Amino acid sequence: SQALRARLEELIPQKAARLQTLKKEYGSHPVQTTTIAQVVGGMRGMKAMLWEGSELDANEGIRFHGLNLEECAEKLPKARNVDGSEGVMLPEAMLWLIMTGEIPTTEQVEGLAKDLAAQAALPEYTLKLLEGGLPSSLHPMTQLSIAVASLNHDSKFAQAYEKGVNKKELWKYAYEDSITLLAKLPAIAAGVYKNAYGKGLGARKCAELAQEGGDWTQPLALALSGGEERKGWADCLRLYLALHGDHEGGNVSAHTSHLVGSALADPFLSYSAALNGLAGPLHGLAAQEVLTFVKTMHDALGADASDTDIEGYLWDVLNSGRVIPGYGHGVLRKTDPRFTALAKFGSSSPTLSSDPLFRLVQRLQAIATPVLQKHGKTANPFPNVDSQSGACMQHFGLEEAPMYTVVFGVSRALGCLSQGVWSRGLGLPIERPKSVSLRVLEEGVKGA
Ligand code: CMX
Repeated sequence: SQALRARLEELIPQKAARLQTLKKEYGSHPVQTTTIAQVVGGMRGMKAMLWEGSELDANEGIRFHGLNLEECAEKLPKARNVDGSEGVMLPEAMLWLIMTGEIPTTEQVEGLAKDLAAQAALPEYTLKLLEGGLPSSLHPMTQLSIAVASLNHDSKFAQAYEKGVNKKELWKYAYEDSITLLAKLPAIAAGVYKNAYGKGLGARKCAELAQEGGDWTQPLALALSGGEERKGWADCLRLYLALHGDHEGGNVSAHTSHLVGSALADPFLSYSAALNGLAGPLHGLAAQEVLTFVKTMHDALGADASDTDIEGYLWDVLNSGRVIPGYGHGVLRKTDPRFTALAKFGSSSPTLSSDPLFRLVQRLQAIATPVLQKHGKTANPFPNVDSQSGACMQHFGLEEAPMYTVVFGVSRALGCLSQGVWSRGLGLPIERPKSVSLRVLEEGVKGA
């Protein structure tokens, strides 16, 4: 989008100057002390990365440039439904907010959606992969990651680097590639669905629909429903895509894209790497796991299961050394506000609110939290967003659980790619933290 790029052209030098001043005047100022527990404990709480799009508070949840989810839902431009009614916040409006820190106007968001639509079509080499080139039995996340990586074939960033473009200018090419990737992600996801399950309209049709106009989500919603207009589905997807756009920088997918991008790998390769992390069951794949878990529990216990039956089922899971998917979080210590936002959306939908699996997920909260508290290990015994999303999507007909992480992957690109543009704009260096061996840690505490 030219308007978004023009705004970044104004904002980037300002922030780069602030960063230079901070680095020059306070470069040796300590941020915190690093403990052994952090070094051997997955770097929890270790402040070691610059990330602009959003910040996560353990109790309040995510804030996008200071705005919490309720404020975003209120202030960001919204979709227009087919019947003319106002829908939910648009993910492309969230992209604008994440990238610039500013609330866009409706006109700016429409312009951005138009620019994305213009680039929605996939190149033939990517289509080939998604039209039988990759085996249908390959996990949809692997297909997504391969298709995204394939776009590196035409990366403007990689070409600019090869030509020796000034480092200060590289953000412009990162931006071009990022918009290209965001434009093509819905068609890629539609292509993955068709290739893996033989369902939906596929990549070509999804891109064609995008070019007919409308917002970024509508073509994907239609492609996934096989062209059927399902009331509430496009809004459910828009909300999902906006909510999952960014979750600060330390989570596996965001950190991966940041790390790989810091080696000046182009945005396609950086984001493809991030998707491989998102495919981990403790991260994005949890959405797939939750639905399978809730369905299996529903089938095992029947529709009339009592609270005691459910409690017993959960204890069996914990006692067999497994986790309760959809509960817990590396940073959050309260119910995930994204969970609450989807629950609110579902409860206000006449059909979704009566869906048995959606209802079971709501009911589970009151039972699983005390069980996890009694179990005593989990730092956060409350539900995270993955607990809710699959139940919503299956209701609208997207029943193939492995696709949930693919939809997550479409969304998370908003935050990861935005940060990639900023990282190059701010001239951030290659990441290279120091590792230490157990021996070094042991020697360090001798006599302490
Ligand atoms: N069920 C059972 N045990 C759990 C648990 C859960 N939902 N969540 C955490 N625990 C356990 C951990 O496995 C750990 O046990 P060990 O000491 O035996 O290793 C202990 O509680 C402490 O873990 P923690 O500090 O509470 O959590 P972590 O920061 O290590 O991990 C997370 C966070 C999300 C990986 C973990 O809570 C989990 O596995 N949850 C289930 C999977 C899930 O829902 N993932 C989605 C997260 C959201 C996202 O990234 O999108």
